[in-house]
Amino acid sequence: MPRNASTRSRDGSRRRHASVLLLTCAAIAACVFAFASCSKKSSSDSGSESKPLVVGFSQIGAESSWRTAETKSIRDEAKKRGVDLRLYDAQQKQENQIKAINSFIAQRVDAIILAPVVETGWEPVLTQAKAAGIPVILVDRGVKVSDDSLYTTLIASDFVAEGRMAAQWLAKALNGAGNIVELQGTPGSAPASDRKKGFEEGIAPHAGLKITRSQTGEFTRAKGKEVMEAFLKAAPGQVNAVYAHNDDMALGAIQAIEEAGLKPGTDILIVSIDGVRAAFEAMVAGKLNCTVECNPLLGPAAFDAVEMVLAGETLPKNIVVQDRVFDQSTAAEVIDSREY
Ligand code: GYE
Repeated sequence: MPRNASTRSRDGSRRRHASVLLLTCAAIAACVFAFASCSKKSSSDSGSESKPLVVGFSQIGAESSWRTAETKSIRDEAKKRGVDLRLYDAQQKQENQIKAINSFIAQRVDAIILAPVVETGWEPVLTQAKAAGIPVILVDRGVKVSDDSLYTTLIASDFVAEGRMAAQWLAKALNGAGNIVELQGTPGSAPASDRKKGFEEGIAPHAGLKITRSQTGEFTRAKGKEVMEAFLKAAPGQVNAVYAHNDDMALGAIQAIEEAGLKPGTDILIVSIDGVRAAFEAMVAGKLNCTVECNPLLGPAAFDAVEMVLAGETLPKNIVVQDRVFDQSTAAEVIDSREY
């Protein structure tokens, strides 16, 4: 074999070796890449650490300072836990909430947090979420469904108990007799029905206590004021107390009472529910008499529930938030410790 021929052939085999090596490396790299993307996909499917959890939150709106505090709590907690939160504000409309849930299902989120505006009409959309294998955590308001496996758990206050506590406080302050006007929350919502029910139960033993007028103020300050103005015009001098289903409506009523030339908190007693900062300020100023706390800081409990259900744990159907009663006797002392 001529010398240069053998050199050429050795060079040729070296080049062949090199290209085989290159191909092998490329193949290994491709496999590693494929494996990596494969394992990444499966980890995102199971919602494990490598990819953030994706959670859809269907919020009712921003009708009250309670709700603003709830939204903030859920946002802050999502951020703290590195959750990719998709928040939709439904502007008080159930149809918008249903659209949001359908969109969460299409996005294949890992879990859904729902604050339902009203109690009924959820079965079809919750059935779809269940069929897609997406757990739904209810926060702050309950729903009426025939099959409670359509949601994982409800994290909320006991609204009937809140109404009862408000009634007991007022019954004592009025000495068991007086005309009460009621400002109801959003019609068809769990807190409006249950706070009405609890209050009626609470005043029932006192024959001298009467609810003389009752109308919705939609949980807003503006509507609370408007309805209170109408109440005062309809029965001048005959209103002894106001029971408002939330603080915002009570604050609106306070304005209406002042504009009518009366002293809120003295001429007319006012009791409401939520315990937001502005209610404490109004108590310190002597204009609101009592507020029953309803804790809106549900973010930590909501995401605990999301993590637990995704880890395959069973949760109680109802996680009840504990609330307390505050009145003017302690308002100034506790106002600085209030978190919302
Ligand atoms: O009391 C009120 C609000 O659902 C518990 O909704 C919540 C209620 C809260 O807007 O202020």
